[in-house]
Amino acid sequence: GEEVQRLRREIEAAAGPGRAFALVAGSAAGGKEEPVLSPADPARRVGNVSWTQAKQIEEALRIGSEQAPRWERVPAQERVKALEVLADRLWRERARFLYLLREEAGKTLPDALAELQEAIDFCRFYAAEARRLFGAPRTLGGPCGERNAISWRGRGLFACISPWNFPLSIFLGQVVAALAAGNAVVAKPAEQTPLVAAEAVRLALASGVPPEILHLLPGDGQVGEALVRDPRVSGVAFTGSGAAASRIARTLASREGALAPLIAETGGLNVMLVDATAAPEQVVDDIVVSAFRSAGQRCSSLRLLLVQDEAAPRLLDLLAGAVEELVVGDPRDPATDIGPVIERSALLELENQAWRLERQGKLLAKAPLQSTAVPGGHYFSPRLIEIPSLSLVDREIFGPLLPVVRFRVEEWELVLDQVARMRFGLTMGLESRLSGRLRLVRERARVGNLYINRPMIGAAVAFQPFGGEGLSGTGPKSGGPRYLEAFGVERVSSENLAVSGDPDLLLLRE
Ligand code: UN1
Repeated sequence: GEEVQRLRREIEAAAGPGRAFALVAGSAAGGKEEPVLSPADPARRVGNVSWTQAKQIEEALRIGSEQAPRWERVPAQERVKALEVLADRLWRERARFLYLLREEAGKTLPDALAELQEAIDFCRFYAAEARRLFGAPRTLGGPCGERNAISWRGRGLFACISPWNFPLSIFLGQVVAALAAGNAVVAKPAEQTPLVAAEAVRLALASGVPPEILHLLPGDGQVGEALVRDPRVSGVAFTGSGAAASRIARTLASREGALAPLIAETGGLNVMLVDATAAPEQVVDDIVVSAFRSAGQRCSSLRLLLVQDEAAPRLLDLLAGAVEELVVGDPRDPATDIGPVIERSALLELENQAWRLERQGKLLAKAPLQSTAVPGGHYFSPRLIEIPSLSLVDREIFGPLLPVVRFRVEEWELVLDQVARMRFGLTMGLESRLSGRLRLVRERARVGNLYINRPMIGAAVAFQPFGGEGLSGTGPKSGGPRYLEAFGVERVSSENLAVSGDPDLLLLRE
């Protein structure tokens, strides 16, 4: 309570006159400056952005690719120190990040705090992982007189392209992973959220990341396309839509020269299945968090609720009540549960989908907008809509809109097969106390992250590596033990010791 009060005061101070951070993303040499407006209220200008021009893209690619080998040669133990300093400073300078997450991305304080914490966790985790994996060569076996060793090295210049829904933690997660692995980075933040990214880069440079190694290039898809197309880019990390991921894969495939890997995290059509043995009150809590937290704007969010007939009447009744009590309004208001969605087009798409589903089904509950939800802000009333068939939901609807379908107890396998056929594979939730059912779902679920009797969002760095399969992405999971490998290459050195002698002496001679 008291600590939250203090945080809110800090944020207001950060927002006040004479604030110590420049709210401009992009360099002055860029194109014309455009205002960045708050999704909560377009009358609030958060700052300005100047889009990256072709000349600056070329310069970043040239400097980044030229300087990458130098960064690569800095021992991992040294390299990651800057990232650990960054982790500390993110917390010390939390007020401005929490302010920007609120104003630029429309986040409530709990959501902004969780994101800031995740960004810090990514810095610490990837720094530790880099010490482990990139720290020293590992000697392998082999015949006597031979020395085999494997070492992990950076790939060169990495392009990191990140989304607006986690403009700090996913942006930094990619960048920090690439840097820790010994790459230079060209980073393109989402066009909706360049300011928080600019502030993160400023802090990274102040923490000791060399400026020739990390380049921020605010802009739209064309900037991303220019980066991906360039053969000097030797790897791409992308989080965003499946359509954009496919475009990137095509561009990479059509390049001249060396192939470059793509690490992609895309969307999900995430279901939660509930049977009659689950405790309704707990299930309602888990559903509300999973579907409506962050205004449903997580790729992990619950998109389709599947309830066994026997559980439906009581559960849907309680759930409808909970949805109607959600407080939708300005994220500055401490009472707000759900802030705006990111932009007008997202709002229109949600209204459109809600209208379509309501026509085919039945509206069970809708949360009213509070008076703080000013006209012109992108506020969507969260909704619970019952529909007759799960085939009516065939794509990700990104926001606080939850369709629900009932099914019969004998349909468990059928339903699981139908879900698998959608080919998304990000998250799935299961609420049940039957061990047989748990076994069945564990066996049939084709998702990267399965959550049992708990909310299905909020994967914790290190403990719950996050990422999907199928239409939901490719590459190792972020926050997990394999992630950094994707940003590096393995080199093996095999040496005849009869000639080159004692390896320590050899080092001395060099
Ligand atoms: C995303 O929304 O793009 O587990 C992924 C979670 C978050 C999801 C981030 N780590 O809810």
